[in-house]
Amino acid sequence: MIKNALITGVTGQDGAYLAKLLLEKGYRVSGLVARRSSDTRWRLRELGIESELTYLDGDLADASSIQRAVIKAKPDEVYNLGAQSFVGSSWDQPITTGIVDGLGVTHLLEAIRQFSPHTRFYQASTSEMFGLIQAERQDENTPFYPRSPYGVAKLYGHWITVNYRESFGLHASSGILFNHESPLRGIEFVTRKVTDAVARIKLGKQRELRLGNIDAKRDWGFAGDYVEAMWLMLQQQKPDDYVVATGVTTTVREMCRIAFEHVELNYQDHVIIDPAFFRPAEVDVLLGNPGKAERVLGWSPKTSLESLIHMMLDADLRRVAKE
Ligand code: NAP
Ligand code: G4F
Repeated sequence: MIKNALITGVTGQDGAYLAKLLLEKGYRVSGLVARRSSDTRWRLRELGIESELTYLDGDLADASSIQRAVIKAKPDEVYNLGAQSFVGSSWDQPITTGIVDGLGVTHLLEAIRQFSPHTRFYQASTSEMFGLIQAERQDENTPFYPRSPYGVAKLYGHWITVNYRESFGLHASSGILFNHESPLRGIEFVTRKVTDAVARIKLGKQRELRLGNIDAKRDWGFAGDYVEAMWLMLQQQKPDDYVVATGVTTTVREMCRIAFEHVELNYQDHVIIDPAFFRPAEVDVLLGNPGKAERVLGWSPKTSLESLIHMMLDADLRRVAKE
């Protein structure tokens, strides 16, 4: 039996990797695509899968479009990856972020509840919900304390998923994923901002890199590894919530050092601290405990931070050289 999957956020980093994984597993994949004035499918082209998907027009803010997408796709599995996902922008667009990242989840859960209750549902929850951390290593039982409108909206999305699971018996799971990166990462996120800048500096196209709080620490993994965990969650008999992380935390400063050293440069010669990139409230440190995902799903991260940064930087060097 061929399974149908519907992915929201299919044009994003995780959506592209997940679509590729599901196609490789023999799924028919539909992607929800919000109307934009310019092309957003470059990641799907990069992975060579653009023509293998069915595209459904829709926006998480628009409940009727979400209902139509669920009815049309007849999904066995829905992966809700669509979001305004940049923490920094969530202070500038708190209402959009709340509607899309928070209420948008209810739009999908309602459509599933009413029109397709057998459908299994994955919610893209986030380590940003831990925010001002309440335990040194965060796991599924660590209390939440979000520090941004993004974190607050995602917390709503997380709890409404738990609630629909408990209220209506939906097979609804949340992955509490820690930061994950790749060559397909948006340029506004710090890892990609750094690898892009290092490539430009190495090739003589830029001289300095302006950053904010480089003492912040993150638990960074590879997006290609993390989408496997999303799929595994929906293959379990019982829905549940899982932390997905590497269990290692590193400062932005150290991540810069790794990137600059890869091309024989010293980050201290190029990085400038710029108050413009500091946030109104910071998440100083995140460090996940992926023990439950390892035990129950048999999942573990395969890519070290060093090889991840090298992979991203090599891709940026090739791209910038062609510009
Ligand atoms: P991303 O690259 O920013 O992709 C976000 C996707 O959401 C894009 O396809 C975007 O479409 C779509 N989208 C935005 N607004 C929408 C709307 N109103 N209606 C429908 N779709 C909309 O994010 P990502 O890194 O792949 O992350 C995937 C999900 O995981 C997000 O929910 C994110 O919050 C969550 N998450 C990410 C991480 C991480 O480290 N990457 C960690 C934890 C959780 P356009 O292409 O048209 O903009
Ligand atoms: O790369 P970032 O923008 O990612 P952030 O804020 O951790 O959010 C990402 O991970 C979350 C999971 O925890 C996801 F839910 C979310 O969707 C997104 O994918 O920033 C990482 C750290 C922050 O502490 C930030 O203050 O890097 C620090 N930083 C320092 N200078 C910078 C910069 N971040 C950015 N984007 N740009 C800077 O110049």
